[in-house]
Amino acid sequence: MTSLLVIIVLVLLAVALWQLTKIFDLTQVGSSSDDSQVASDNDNNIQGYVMFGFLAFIYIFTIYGLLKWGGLALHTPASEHGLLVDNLMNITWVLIFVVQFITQGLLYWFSFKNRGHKDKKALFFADSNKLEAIWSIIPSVVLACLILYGLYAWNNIMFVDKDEDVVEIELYAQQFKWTARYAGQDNVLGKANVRLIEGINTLGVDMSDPNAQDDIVVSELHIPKGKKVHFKMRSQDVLHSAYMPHFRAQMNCVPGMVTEFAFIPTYTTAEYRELPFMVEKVANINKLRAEKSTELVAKGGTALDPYTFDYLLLCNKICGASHYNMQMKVVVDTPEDYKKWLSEKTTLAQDIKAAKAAEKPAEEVKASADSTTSDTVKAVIDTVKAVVAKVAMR
Ligand SMILES: [Cu+2]
Repeated sequence: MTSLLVIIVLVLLAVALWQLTKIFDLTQVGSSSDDSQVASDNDNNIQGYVMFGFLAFIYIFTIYGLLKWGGLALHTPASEHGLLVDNLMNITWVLIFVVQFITQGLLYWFSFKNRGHKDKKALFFADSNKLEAIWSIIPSVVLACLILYGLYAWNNIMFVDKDEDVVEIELYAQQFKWTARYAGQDNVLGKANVRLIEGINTLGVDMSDPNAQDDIVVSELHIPKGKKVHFKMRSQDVLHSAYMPHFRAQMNCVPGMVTEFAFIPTYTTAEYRELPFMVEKVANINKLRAEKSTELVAKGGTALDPYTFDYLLLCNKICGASHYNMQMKVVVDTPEDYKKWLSEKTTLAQDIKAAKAAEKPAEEVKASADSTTSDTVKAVIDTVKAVVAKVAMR
């Protein structure tokens, strides 16, 4: 309702402004000596200088943006291939900046230099092969090099050798949470299908599959440093996207199919927290939080908890109302800690068994209650039968 009112007010304001302009035009009739529709030299000069002003705005805003927000970009990558991705990104940025700096300057300089003048006449020529060749060949060569480098990076990142020693993990996306499944001792994930979702088997793992017997389902992702982790992504409902920015990894999770991504983590969570840039970043965040807390406490609220860095798995596709909160903590452990953590987890098969066992006593109580009832009924019938027989005998 409020939006509708705002729209109506905006439309009415636009109509009022249009009417005012018309009235202003009418008041000017006959008063101005120069009512020509053709631009004068003065007009052309003004346009020329305004264009220079716009060029200055572009340059200043670019430099300001870089200085002010440049530090907010992701820093050191936490995966092996991350360096390759960052390199590709940096080369692309440098190219864009250099090309934009030169071409924008030339564009506005020529517009100013060749601004309209009553004594100047535009030169007409149909085409120039030399110019066409220059502006076709240079961008083609530069783009071809970028694309080739991109393809090289893509192949390096996406190729997982079948014989490679990897940790197999499934990432399961649903509105609005992530669940992870580890392949267990055999390092093979059991089959799964959404039709098999039942009780605590929320991922629809096929429990008749031998490979599924040792699968482990968890809600916090732990991965070992220095070992290739092979993720297989599934989605239960809509399109999601598994995004792990610190590892420079992102892959869509598509309902009805399995997508994959693999990387080698290079810093444990503890090591990444100790990197100088991260120490500085966390200190800055906590300074802001402390200021906010004082404000909150003064208003009678509760203070904010201090922030500690953690790797995150986020959803990078707008998948619904709580999309913003669809995330899972990722912990990179040393291989020993990872092994220890995983060994303490129970398998899904054990969890299902335990859940069934917990259900059993309840069923037994119900069954015994049923049998007691039937015993009582039997006794009553027997008594009635006996009474009837006695009466008949008389
Ligand atoms: Cu999502």
